[in-house]
Amino acid sequence: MRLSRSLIPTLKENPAEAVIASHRLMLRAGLVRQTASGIYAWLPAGWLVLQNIARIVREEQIAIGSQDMLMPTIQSADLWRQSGRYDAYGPEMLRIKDRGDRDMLYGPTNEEMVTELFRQSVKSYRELPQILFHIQWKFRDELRPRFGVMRGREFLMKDGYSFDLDYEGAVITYRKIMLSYMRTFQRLGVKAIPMVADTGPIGGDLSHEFIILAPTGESQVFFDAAYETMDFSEGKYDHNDPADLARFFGDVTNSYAATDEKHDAGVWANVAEKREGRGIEVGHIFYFGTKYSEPMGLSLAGRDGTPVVPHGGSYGIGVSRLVGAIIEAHHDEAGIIWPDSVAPFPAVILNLKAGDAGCDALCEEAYAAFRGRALLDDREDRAGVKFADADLMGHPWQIVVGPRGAAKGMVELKRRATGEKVEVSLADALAKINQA
Ligand code: P5A
Repeated sequence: MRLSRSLIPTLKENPAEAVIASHRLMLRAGLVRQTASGIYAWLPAGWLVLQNIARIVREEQIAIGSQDMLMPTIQSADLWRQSGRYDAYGPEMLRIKDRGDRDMLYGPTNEEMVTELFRQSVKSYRELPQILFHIQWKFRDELRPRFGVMRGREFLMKDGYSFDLDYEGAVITYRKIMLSYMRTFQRLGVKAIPMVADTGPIGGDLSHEFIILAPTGESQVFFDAAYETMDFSEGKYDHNDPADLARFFGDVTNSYAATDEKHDAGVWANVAEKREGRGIEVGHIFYFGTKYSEPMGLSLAGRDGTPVVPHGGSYGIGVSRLVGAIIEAHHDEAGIIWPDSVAPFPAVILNLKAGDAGCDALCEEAYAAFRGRALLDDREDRAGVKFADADLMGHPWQIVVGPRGAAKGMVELKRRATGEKVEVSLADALAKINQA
């Protein structure tokens, strides 16, 4: 994109309404704008980040055999009356009437809908287990929307749902999802720690929250330093082998980690290397057994002919919240420092003298090499403004083109994360960026 003709409205000043770094930086870098309380428009650069996160989340779900689908945002109240949650959910649910005076709602989650879809078409134990997911907008009429996209009213969630024949199968699925989450967060450049959690309105008796550390997090967390060095990259654990999943689950839950609600001072006293901080919940998983299948009449023909009621779980990742959470974990005084995996643009090309024939030509050559995926700062602003905006927006690489270098085909390549600068040919700069 050419910055001179882009809807990337960067701000020099800190907006008064933003109290935490990520909210401030998302507004200042022109990623989002609020359109109503807790509801945000994703401007072009923000939308690129959101899609990058969604892509990584999706790839890791598909890797464990979960099926991608898309359910509607608007749901019928009758569906929720079947599970008993229509009355139980309370004022967080946005209730709507259609022109025929029928009760509808904007979905805060999809346990009922997916259970009904499954009930209509799946008849036999032979078709289990299955995991389904979608990445879809949710609405929760939060009492206090705050911190920008961190606690919005409309937000993007990856919600997954599983169906197993029995408790033993459901536990294997639960662990498989947990492994896929650890891989996902690692690829996104954040360190997430699973912590035992309460189940709230989703229900069930086994649940973990995934917490990433940031000084502005909403809850106080206590954990063993062992979490700082754990590695979940592809190949470390086999998600198809139940014994390996048990080993993974042990590795990731045996060390102490708790939010303040679940904190146990007695056990904590025995932790050798203690770590404490604030945390942001970026994911939450639940095993709830037959809580939805039972009341909604989901029953399958079992192996010996007797009916079986599937055991379920649901698994959420806050995709839009992650944009804020990643910024909380990756920024400095000057602005955002995007991990390569989620950056809106791999590089920005800074034309320090727009209008100079040599600068313009080298910039166009660089821009063409990215086939529209880089950001070209072709504005007729002072160099200082461009440097400041490039640091603010947090592009992993800056390709700086000035008249002296351009004459020799040379650019200055800066790595945002380290500040390191080298003078190289354009070809070498492109090669270096492609390797990262
Ligand atoms: C699990 C998937 C559920 O809704 N049903 C389907 C289960 N869980 S949850 O914990 O309530 O939400 C999952 C994740 O969504 C994010 N989230 C939010 N993000 C932004 N603004 C909000 N108001 C908001 N509420 C929840 C969190 O990351 C949460 O872990």
